[in-house]
Amino acid sequence: MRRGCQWLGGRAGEHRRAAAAASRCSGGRAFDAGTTSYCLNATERSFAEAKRACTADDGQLAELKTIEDNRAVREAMASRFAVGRMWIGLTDVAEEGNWSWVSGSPSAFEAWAPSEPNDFGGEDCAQLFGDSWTWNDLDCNVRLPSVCESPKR
Ligand SMILES: [Ca+2]
Ligand SMILES: [Ca+2]
Repeated sequence: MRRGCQWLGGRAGEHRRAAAAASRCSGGRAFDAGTTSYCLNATERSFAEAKRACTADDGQLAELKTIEDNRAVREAMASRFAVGRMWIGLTDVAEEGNWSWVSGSPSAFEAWAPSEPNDFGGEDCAQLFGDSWTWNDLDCNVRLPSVCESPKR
């Protein structure tokens, strides 16, 4: 069964009206895990475009701060999409080698693939691999599917 895609959390009535009028998982497919609503979007975008698209839906690129978050998103990738990799909300564009989530919040959890992040040719944005649950740093201009998150309503 498909879930609805409306996100009603966050900043008060303005967003409730907007959510009532339009999908808040534009062009994507939503699922809940724990206290988070995710929106998987197969549209291929650069990291910056994907970040903006999440914000436009009152969300943000997903922050996979625990092994449970990482597993939930990866399993959705495998079961609902034929998608091998996706942008997640992690970048070192502000300071090389200092990886932080798009909200600025810290995280002790990491799931880098072996030998990653390697900054190969200047890679500053993180993708999740669907087949291994691991992350790789990639050129931010590469166009990939993406995953957004918002608080579960
Ligand atoms: Ca880098
Ligand atoms: Ca890399």
